Amino acid sequence: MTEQFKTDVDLGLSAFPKHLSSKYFYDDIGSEIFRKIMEMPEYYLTDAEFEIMSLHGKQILRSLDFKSEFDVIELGAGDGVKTLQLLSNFKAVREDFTFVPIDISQKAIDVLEENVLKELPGLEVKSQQGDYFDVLEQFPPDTPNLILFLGSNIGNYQLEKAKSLLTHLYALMKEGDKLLIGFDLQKNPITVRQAYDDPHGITKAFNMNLLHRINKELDADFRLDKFDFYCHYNPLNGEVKSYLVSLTKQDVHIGALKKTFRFNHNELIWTELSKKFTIREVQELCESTGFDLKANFLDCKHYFVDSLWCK
Ligand code: AVJ
Repeated sequence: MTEQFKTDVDLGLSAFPKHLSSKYFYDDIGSEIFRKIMEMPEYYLTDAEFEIMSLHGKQILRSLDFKSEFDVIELGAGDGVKTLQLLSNFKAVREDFTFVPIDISQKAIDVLEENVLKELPGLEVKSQQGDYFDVLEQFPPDTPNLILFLGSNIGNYQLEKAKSLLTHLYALMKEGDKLLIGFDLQKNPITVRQAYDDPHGITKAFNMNLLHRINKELDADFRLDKFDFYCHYNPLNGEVKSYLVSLTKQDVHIGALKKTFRFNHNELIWTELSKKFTIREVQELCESTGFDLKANFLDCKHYFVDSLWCK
């Protein structure tokens, strides 16, 4: 992990424009800040998906059409609050499933396990810490699987990368396995902007934590007061892009790389893409990666869709 982080930071800060991957947001501190983001009223994604899990949970279970025992495997589970809403709907109808949450942050898993004990005692849980694809390679070959990829996490990937990730996932799945995948939908641009350019500065702290993490893990000397956060929503293509902005011309030394990186005044580091989709784009992504689209589940405002795909 550290080796990959080191190489990616080196490549990203040597490029033009500079960039750092949002996948590195989620250390223990970043996962904690993300929980605060999910609690902000402006971050409508969580409420919309929670509503889908509450109102359509039983219909989702019926659509799975699993006749025997099955596993529910969640990629990037986080604190699992929305998932537990779905699983409590499942549990009201049947008991023969195991929850397998996978997350990169051990602390996120600890919080999730605590939430399970509180909300759904008796639920069988087999948590796994690590990168999802590493864990996915070792699935039990016999049990049918429902894979959850919620929260519009897929929106962090550029189209080609999203396609290759889903094609890879398809290859790992067995005939009859299902994927429930969340997409944030295009909506009034003002609503989208407010979810990312939030007035509380929590999203800013989320981005800044990346510099803090590089300081800590790679022995760097980023001065956090010399950077600011900027983000922008382009409603024509549905892309929110987030950046860190250098407030002055400055040099940053990264000890682990034995290198110094120069920043111009107002130079950007691109940190995140959060793509907003149309329903048509969801369908196209499904078909182009080999899946069959079984059903779309939306919240009443049509802000978000959880789409059920079959192999
Ligand atoms: C967890 C990737 C879905 O893109 O909306 C929240 C992360 N970034 N605020 C998103 C995030 C800024 C989030 N995802």
